Amino acid sequence: MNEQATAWDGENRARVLHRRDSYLSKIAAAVLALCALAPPARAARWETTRKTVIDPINSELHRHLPSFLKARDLDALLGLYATDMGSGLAWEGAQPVYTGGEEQTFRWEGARGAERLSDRYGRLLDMFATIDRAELRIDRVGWRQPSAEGYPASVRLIVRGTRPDGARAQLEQQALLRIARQGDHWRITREEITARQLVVRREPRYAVATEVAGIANVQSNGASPPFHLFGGAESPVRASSGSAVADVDGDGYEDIFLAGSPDAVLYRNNCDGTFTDVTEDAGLPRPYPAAATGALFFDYDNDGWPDLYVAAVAGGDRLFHNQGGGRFVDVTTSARIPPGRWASMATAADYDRDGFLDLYVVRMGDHENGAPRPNYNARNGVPSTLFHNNGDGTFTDVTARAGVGDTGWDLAGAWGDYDDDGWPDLYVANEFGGNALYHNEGNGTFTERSAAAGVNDGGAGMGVAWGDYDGDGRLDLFVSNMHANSGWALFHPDFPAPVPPLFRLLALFTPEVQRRTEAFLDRLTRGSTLFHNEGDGTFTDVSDRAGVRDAQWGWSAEFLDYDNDGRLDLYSVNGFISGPLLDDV
Ligand SMILES: [Ca+2]
Ligand SMILES: [Ca+2]
Ligand SMILES: [Ca+2]
Ligand SMILES: [Ca+2]
Repeated sequence: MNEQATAWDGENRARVLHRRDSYLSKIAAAVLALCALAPPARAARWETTRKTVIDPINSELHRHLPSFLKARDLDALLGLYATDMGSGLAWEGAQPVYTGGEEQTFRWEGARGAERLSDRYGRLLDMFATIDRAELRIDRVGWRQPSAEGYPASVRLIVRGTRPDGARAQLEQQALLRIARQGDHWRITREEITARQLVVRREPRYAVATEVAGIANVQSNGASPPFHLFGGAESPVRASSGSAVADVDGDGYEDIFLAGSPDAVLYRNNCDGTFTDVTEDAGLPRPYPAAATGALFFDYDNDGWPDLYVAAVAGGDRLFHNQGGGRFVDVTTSARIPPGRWASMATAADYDRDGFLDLYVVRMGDHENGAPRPNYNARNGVPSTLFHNNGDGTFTDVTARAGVGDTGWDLAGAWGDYDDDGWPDLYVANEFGGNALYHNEGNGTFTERSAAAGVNDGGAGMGVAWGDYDGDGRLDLFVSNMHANSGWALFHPDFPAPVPPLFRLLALFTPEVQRRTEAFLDRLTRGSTLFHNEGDGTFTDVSDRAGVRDAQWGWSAEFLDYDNDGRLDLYSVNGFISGPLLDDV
């Protein structure tokens, strides 16, 4: 198996080199010597800017403004400003935009004018009897365009809590700021409110039921900081993750498999709102012998019982056959599933329509022995794998023939027939750069069409979801990407600035190259993307219009109609530390 993996690696390394050769090699040699000198100068400038502008602004505002709001400390809030007055939207003019459901949404429009900041914050605080959470999202800092008033920045303030009448409320306010250094502090010299929205509902639709239900496996951020999902001083892999839901014993109630935190557990649904850990009784291993990252129930042998596939970064993928009633047997070897490595997740579809579900295992890069290169569009990952279900309990690796061995550092993939030709297509998200859209040709092969379809994306992708959000009958696509505070999170000292060396050099001489360089950086940190399916094989990025760009540091995402109004909503898991402060998540 290792030999096969090594062969794959070699093949793809050759392919990557060939690709890069095709457009860089001619000039690369000529500028190599200069490049060796140029990057440190640019890197120093990035790092200097980060240390002297970006991090201090984040520390001062991202950290302090929300905590002052939660403490309802008006004096401290006003102390963050070097002015008494603000501009933009006034408090009058709130219009109801969505009042039909359990929630009411109001949007401020029209009335604008000068306003005392003490009045602005007074009104805001009056809205909330209690504040559960406050957050200042700094979208972008225009660090190249400082003026006498300071650096321009676009921000989003989110305040969540309870109104005096007991209703739950969330206020979201967008603003353009100017931020300037005054002595040892950074102060807001100008604030213009550009958008404001309030969502109100009487009762929460959901209540946290984990403990009551008897679920003991709970993910925590105990391994961070520093971030130790993979690697780390004591353990090669610190955190396993992944979940899958199916009625494994046929009693009509959904059971839950959680792949980690701390160990893999199968929870049987007791049909009374509680669950029981039945891992060992169900024939599943404990402790789980691999570092699992993704779990999938699918009935590969069509016997009516959902079987379980568990992907792993290390220790091997495993397939467990459900013999009926929720009794599992490890059939990895007899099913001819190789152990594999660096798997992110598995996703199933009958891509060849022979009546048996096939399996695509999404794989990332080798975090222990390598890094994504180039890190703005990495192609040196471990190839993802397509396993054809032979219908006799065995699988065959058909990746090469099908042409779906994507070598991005892939964290997510999802099947969806986006062109309605009856053949399931496949989208794969690369954490470091361009994604892949594999169109199913209906003959066992696929063609990669991400560029032609307009869905190459280029963000730091970690989640993929297909869903017809506007009800036009065509599958739309959501890719959850990182949205980094101030767009600078990737410039960690341990993480080289994601700029092509050639661009770094040329950017010294031409503004166009500089602009394109920054477009790379912007795309990597700009946030999630919602692609509308135009019905002609192409998609349009509607993220900003739809208001879903900043799903924060997005991990997995899924469409669901959470309020049963017939319209698909979007749930995105998020959170990460993007600066030196521990509360910067
Ligand atoms: Ca089965
Ligand atoms: Ca099949
Ligand atoms: Ca299709
Ligand atoms: Ca809905």
